[in-house]
Amino acid sequence: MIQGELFGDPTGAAGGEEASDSSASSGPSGSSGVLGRSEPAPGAVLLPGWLDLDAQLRLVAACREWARPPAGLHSVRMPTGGMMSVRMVSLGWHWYPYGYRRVAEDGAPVKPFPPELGRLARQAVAEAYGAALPQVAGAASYEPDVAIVNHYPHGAKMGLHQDRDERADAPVVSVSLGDRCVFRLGNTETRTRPWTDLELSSGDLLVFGGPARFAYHGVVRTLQGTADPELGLVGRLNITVRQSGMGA
Ligand SMILES: O=C(O)CCC(=O)C(=O)O
Repeated sequence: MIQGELFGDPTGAAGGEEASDSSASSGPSGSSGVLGRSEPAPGAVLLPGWLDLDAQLRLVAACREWARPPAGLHSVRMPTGGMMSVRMVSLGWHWYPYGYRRVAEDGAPVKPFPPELGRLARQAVAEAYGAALPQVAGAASYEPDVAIVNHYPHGAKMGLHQDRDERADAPVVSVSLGDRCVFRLGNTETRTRPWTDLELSSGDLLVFGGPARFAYHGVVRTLQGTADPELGLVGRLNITVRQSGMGA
């Protein structure tokens, strides 16, 4: 599988030379690019436009590298027998329903967790919570060591679930790339209402920690063809960074 075939871009041309640099050390666009901060639920912080286009391009290029076999992009069969419509690749620890291990779906060792993603996620947590950082569980000492990259082809979605396979209550950092989506942020008790539907766009940052850390959440739908064509991306990518609490 060649790089350009992953997530579309059959020409491999999108993003120009910068996109071929697979480093994820881009960092956010800075506060001037952020279009406003909201807290859709206590502990959940949305920073729209956190990543500028260059930063998004570099992350998309990095995702294409991470998606390569071995230990690359794969489909996931749930214990119920059904396949998830989202395909994913894990870094640091391999997520499977419902746990983490060091070996990927194809038997290869999971790819390492990129330190650049750790820096990006720590910056995300610091900017999301600001002066309130010390009050958010696990935020001040945030040591993320796992990332899950989800690719949503057209029509894919993710049912409401809690992220509770980690042995830590540190925040989850979520970055969106490509097509917009409707992200459902629910409550911590049930899969039913109350919930808030958020439209997430490419470059948006969502951090959920503290009282929102174990909120049910999912992706109701993606909005096909809404990505900036410059990204050369078919569908949507989501990178979630977490602290596994599993130790070294
Ligand atoms: O794609 C998203 O925005 C959500 C991903 C998610 O819920 C997960 O990876 O657990």
